[in-house]
Amino acid sequence: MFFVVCSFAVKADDGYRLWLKFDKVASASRYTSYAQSVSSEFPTSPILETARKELGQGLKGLTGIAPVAKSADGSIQFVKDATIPEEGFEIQVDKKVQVKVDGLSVLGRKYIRIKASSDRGILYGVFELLRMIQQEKPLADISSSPKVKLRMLNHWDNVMGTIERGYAGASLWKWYELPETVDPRYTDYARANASIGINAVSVNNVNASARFMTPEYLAKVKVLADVFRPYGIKLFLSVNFASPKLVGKLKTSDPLDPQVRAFWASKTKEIYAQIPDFGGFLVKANSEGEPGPQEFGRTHADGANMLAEAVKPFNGIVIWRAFVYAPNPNGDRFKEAYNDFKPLDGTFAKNVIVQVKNGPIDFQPREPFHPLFGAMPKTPLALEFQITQEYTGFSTNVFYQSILFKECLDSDTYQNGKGSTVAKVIDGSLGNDQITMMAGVANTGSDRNWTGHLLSQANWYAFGRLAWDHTLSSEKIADEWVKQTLTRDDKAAKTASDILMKSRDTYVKFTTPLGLHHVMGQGIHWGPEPWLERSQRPDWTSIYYHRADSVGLGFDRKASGSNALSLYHPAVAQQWLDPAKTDLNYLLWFHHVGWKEKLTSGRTLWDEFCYRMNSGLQEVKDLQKDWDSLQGKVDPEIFADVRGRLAAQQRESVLWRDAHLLYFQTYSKLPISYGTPARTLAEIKEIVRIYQLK
Ligand code: GCW
Repeated sequence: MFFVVCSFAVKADDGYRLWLKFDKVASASRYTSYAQSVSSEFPTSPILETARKELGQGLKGLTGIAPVAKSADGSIQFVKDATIPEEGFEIQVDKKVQVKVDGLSVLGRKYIRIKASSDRGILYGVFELLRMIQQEKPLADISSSPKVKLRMLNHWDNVMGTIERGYAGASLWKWYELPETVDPRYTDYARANASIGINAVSVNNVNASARFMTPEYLAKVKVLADVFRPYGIKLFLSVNFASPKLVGKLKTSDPLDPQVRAFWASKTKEIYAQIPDFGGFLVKANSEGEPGPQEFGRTHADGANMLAEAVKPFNGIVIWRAFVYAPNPNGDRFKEAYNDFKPLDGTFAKNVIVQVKNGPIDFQPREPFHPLFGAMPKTPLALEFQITQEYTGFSTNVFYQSILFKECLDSDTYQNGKGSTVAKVIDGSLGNDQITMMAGVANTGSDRNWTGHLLSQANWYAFGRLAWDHTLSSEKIADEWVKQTLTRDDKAAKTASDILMKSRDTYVKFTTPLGLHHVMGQGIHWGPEPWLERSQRPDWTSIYYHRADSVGLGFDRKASGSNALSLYHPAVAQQWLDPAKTDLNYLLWFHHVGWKEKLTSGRTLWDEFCYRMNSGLQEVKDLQKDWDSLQGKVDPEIFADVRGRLAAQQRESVLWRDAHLLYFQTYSKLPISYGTPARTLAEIKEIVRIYQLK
């Protein structure tokens, strides 16, 4: 009699496993000889145990064989090599060695050595090895070490469980259930980060609640730190600068006040007693209503240095954000942070790093690099990207951010002459900085697939990979991610990668072509609202940025205008000074251009504007077709989900195009040369208004 072993219907893929799908590969036999056993020269440690566990589980899934532990001579060996940089690793595959067998010298059998100077290096080496197998790559020698020391996610997660600018559900952290209940998802989160080299996490919003400075909340935070530690991740906290007043019962939070300093010193001690490897503080001060040292007539350096003194005995650091801009109706927000921070160069304590957003305004779909990069040679600068898609389409638009990240990293600041890219400013190679870091505002949430849009997982992945090694190409990262997450079918994988590679440009075309910026809906930042004239602050309107009038469009940032261009090195400014020579992608960032002026494309500004808006919309349709061609090649649940989101993107692209064409036409007074709006301007305004209702 036969027993038919009925496997349960294969569960469709809900995306939870991210890029860590260790399903058996077709070419498993290629790897089985390596998967037999593991030995280690390292003493046991929590991180080493994680490495062993991950390797074991990974190989079991990918090859069907679970390696056994051996005291020496495993087919995979963790080998100590003090010459390898901290956190780096080398993988050596299949080196034939002479070994003695029964007194005879014979050629040794196959093995893989993962070499590192620390257990962390082994952990990263393990994930690299699994990545190769998962993509069914021939195993090859590789040596790799991170270019920046802190590769960090910043969560904008609030105490109430919401996420500022989060589009993938609620916060992962269940503050009310902690510390007693520990969601296993915290571990899954940590391992996803470790697999791409992320080694630091700030868990709470930079618009920080002072609750985190209380014993009750620190006990909760401690639990997360304990979960993260075996994955090589350090925990940081965002702090509210007014905590001495809010929870310390002091009358002031003045950083030069002795009682305030004593508060921070003792609070810091309390934190380290709970979390001995606590990373330090992340601070948003005097920005968008957050408290800060300027309230007391002190500088950002006074504030940062006071906290730096508190964490110094514990080797902690202070990450001070440069996202600061006072409302100034006659000024240019582009220049605000520069004007505040440039004069402070060289005055920060050694354990302070200043965190600067990639661009001078605010995470727009395309921005020139922030002029502070290249302008503060005596201060370590961290680069902050926004992985969550506040301005890049929420969770309904595909926007592969690696392209944006690379554009910034590869920009030349000329700090020490030609070749002084932003990447080199932040990896310390120009200034030998002690602290180096790249931060990304997380796009994770409680959605099953973590990021809302499945394709947005690629942004989390790309951030980690680029923070590890900014020289990797966007194509390579896309290909890696697709092969691990969607399909290993070469043709289908190419189609999926191409969707990612095209997506950024497409989004820019239908939302902010030619260097238009900050024209999105008020408050929640959904959709177009170029007509926004009034807000709490002038620099929160759209007209402040696009400056449309009967003559033309765009913000004059030359000497005749705000002169923001003068903040850059002359060699940088040079490329954007002359409108006739400015890359069209940046044109309206720096120039007010006449509607009928001829551009290098051969079209007038108005026609080029219509043309780009309209082609963006066509391109979304092409992305839809490309995705449709993947039916049957990718998991059906994932297929359907992304298909739906692309349809939403198509709907939104029509709204953007029509809003811009009709609104700006009221200034240009010219016929729409490409595209036919589907609605009237009044209808569109109503849709956008309704999205802003509570
Ligand atoms: O992009 C803006 C966001 C704010 C955010 C701020 C910041 C956390 O609209 O929501 O606040 O930047 O970076 O501090």
